[in-house]
Amino acid sequence: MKLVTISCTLLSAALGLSLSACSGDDGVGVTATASATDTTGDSTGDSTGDPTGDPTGDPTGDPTGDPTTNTTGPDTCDSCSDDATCNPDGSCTCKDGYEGDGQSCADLDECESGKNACDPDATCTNEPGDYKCECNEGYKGNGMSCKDIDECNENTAECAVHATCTNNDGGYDCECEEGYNGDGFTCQGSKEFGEVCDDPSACVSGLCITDTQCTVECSIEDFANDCGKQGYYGLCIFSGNEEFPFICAGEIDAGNDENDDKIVFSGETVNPSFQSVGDVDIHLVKIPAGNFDIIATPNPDDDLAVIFYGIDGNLLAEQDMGGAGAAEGANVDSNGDPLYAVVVNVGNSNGSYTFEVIKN
Ligand SMILES: [Ca+2]
Ligand SMILES: [Ca+2]
Ligand SMILES: [Ca+2]
Ligand SMILES: [Ca+2]
Repeated sequence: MKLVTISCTLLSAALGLSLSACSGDDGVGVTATASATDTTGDSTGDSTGDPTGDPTGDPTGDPTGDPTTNTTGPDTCDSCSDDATCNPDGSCTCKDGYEGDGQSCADLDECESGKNACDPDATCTNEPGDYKCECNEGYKGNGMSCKDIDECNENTAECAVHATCTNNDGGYDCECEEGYNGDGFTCQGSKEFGEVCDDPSACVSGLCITDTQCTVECSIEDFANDCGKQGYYGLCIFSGNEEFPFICAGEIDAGNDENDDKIVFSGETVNPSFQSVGDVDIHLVKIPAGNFDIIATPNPDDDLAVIFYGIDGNLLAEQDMGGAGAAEGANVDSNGDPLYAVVVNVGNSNGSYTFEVIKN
């Protein structure tokens, strides 16, 4: 008792603590510890806790020296590590998750040492005094117990539409159906332009118009009849699809007379030609909003017809009023969208014609 009290006083002096704070705290703590082990002497002891702090030490003295009390002296809780608990006998034991002699405790790396309850299909993460288990990708559970996710059944698999999904431990496999090529995540069909399709993936191009016909991408910026230039039928129409804004649609075979398929602006006149009976030219008319006359005039021997389509492929007007030498055309109220004029040689001779866009 005495020894402890003195060290408390010395500590107080060294740390500048007030005596009452020191003796109040330590008095209670020390007395309780001492009385628990104080079996040989000091029958009066300080069993009440001596709330005054007993600054002079044990007033009754301890003539026997109480050897059991003294042995606990150096092993007070003060010497325990922050990561240890102090036992009733004054010894220190490292807390769960720590290892050491109690005076010094270090985090136990449960992951490295293998002393963890993580599932074999989980990842162990060491933490101070603890550790964490998290199921690996492809598994679900609390980390202590992890089960394979059946991605095929849970519909989380990212297999292509035309692929079969097979579950496996920690993942899944996708395999393209017969008739489709790819890695299972992308499966491309073998259907060419014009063939019937029920899904874009059925087509070589990956493009299927309104789930009925395989098509191809085109550009109306470079060439009025970009579809014909690529060797396909149809008009290059606006698809509404962000990735493929323009696609070939329709059954118009304009051949590939690139020099005759014009892009015509407001106020322009161009002079294409018919190279054969039945020749078809496709002109892209780019006009601002307003009212226009769009007119094709053949040479006196030829007979032509004009068909107008919107940029969405819809038929706007069809004109074949007169025979040889007769001009054909339409008066158009434009909202500013481009439109197509398909000029067909419906006569029986070849020759040039004029095509003009007149703003009213
Ligand atoms: Ca740890
Ligand atoms: Ca799985
Ligand atoms: Ca032509
Ligand atoms: Ca005509």
